[in-house]
Amino acid sequence: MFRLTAFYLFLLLLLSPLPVVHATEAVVTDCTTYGPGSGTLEDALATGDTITFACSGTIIVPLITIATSTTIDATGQTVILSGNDSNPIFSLYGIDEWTVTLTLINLTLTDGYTPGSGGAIIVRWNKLVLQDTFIRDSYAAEHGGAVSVIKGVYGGGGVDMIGGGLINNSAGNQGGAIATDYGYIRVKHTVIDHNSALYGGAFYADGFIRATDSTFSNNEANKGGAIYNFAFWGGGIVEITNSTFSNNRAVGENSQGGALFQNVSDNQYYIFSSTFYGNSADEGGTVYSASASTVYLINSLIAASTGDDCAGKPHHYVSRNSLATGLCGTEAPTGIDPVLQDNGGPTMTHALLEGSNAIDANAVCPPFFADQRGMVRPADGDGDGQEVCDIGAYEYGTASGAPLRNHFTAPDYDPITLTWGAVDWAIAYEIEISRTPDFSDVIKNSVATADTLELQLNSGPDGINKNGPYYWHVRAQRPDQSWGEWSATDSFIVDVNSRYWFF
Ligand SMILES: [Ca+2]
Ligand SMILES: [Ca+2]
Repeated sequence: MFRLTAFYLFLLLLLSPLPVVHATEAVVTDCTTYGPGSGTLEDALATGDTITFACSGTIIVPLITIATSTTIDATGQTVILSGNDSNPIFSLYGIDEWTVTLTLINLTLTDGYTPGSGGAIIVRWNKLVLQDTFIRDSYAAEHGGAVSVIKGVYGGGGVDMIGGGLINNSAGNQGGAIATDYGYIRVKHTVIDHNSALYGGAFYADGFIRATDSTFSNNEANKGGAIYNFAFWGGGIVEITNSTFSNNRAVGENSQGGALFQNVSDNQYYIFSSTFYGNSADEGGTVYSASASTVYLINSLIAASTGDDCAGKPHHYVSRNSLATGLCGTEAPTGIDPVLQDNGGPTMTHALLEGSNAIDANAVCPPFFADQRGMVRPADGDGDGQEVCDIGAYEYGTASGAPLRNHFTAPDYDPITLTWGAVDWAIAYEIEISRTPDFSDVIKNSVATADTLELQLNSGPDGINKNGPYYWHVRAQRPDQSWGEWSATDSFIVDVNSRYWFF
């Protein structure tokens, strides 16, 4: 974990405080054409830096160059931007490129195309934030079927996704969904499904990846059906928490790493509380490590691989509290539902079945005390009265009456908005924010009538004004004024000086 912290400090040193910019809003009222003309997207982009929509529709667009920070928010409408299989949709490019952020909210991008890299979006030294946004059916002949990130390290550039998904994108060479040439990829509550490439069916990373509460399914490549970790200069850290990898495949001659492939020394995989099911390859049906760097498998399970669970360099797998075989364990998991399906929460999961050896098998709970779905951990799954965490991304036997779902929908700078799953009977919500995960140091207690709460950095007595982690949870009030159960706990990290929030 120290290395992750150091990595962030390194990034933060590169970031200058964001300038205070007053948004200029523009509303799109014509969803039939890109432009020109009053009320078109072209007109709105020329006059505003925050674009909203008063219409729904599919707009065929040319390649749109974003040179200043812009938010495009289709909340309340259904808006699809299409490259019509002839061009990418956005290119981020500015004079001071590291200050440019494109934020897309509740949009779908489809049918991007490029003979080069970045089928739907080309990111240079800048930041892309995708919030409840889907990119699908896009193609790059080289790298990054959906998104290509080029030389992001100089400005901390990269991609943040919260919600939404990357579906059915492909690339001729690296990264069916996203390829980075330095830079970061962070996804949370995201679906990454049916993407393909030669190397890294979903992600090809020369940089940092964090995947939390996300599902990678049906992705395909020759090496690294889901993720290919390649950082030539080191620092290629892939952190996977509370996530599911299902039916990813390495195919073709000498196929390796059905889900994960590791190349080059000094890179690491840290895998926490995750579930791998039905991944396949000639060698390393789930993981293949081709280098003298380390794969840490913690509180995780690997089931139903075709080809050994883990293969490659033998001395660089570290497995703790995990159920797997091959180079990464000695005991296989039992009682895993073979069907990837909606078991609650924003992404699909493989449920544990009654009697599974993963139930109540781990004395150490993962961070944030929730499973991939947002259900509270630990639950007493074997009925012995002891609440113990399960191995993998799914907690068996969680309490009836689904708890609220924590779901950040925010770009990672001040202010942010916390949101959660609405409860039908709720007349209000209470939100607690604490400096400690046990809520012994609650610094802010708020009541909201909608399912969102805006937070900003401030200096008041209940202010969020210190560096470091914060923890939050929420509960709903019933019509009779009584309160429901607290939700699972989630967290965020604040850097006050740079006004950044990390999730
Ligand atoms: Ca349990
Ligand atoms: Ca128990």
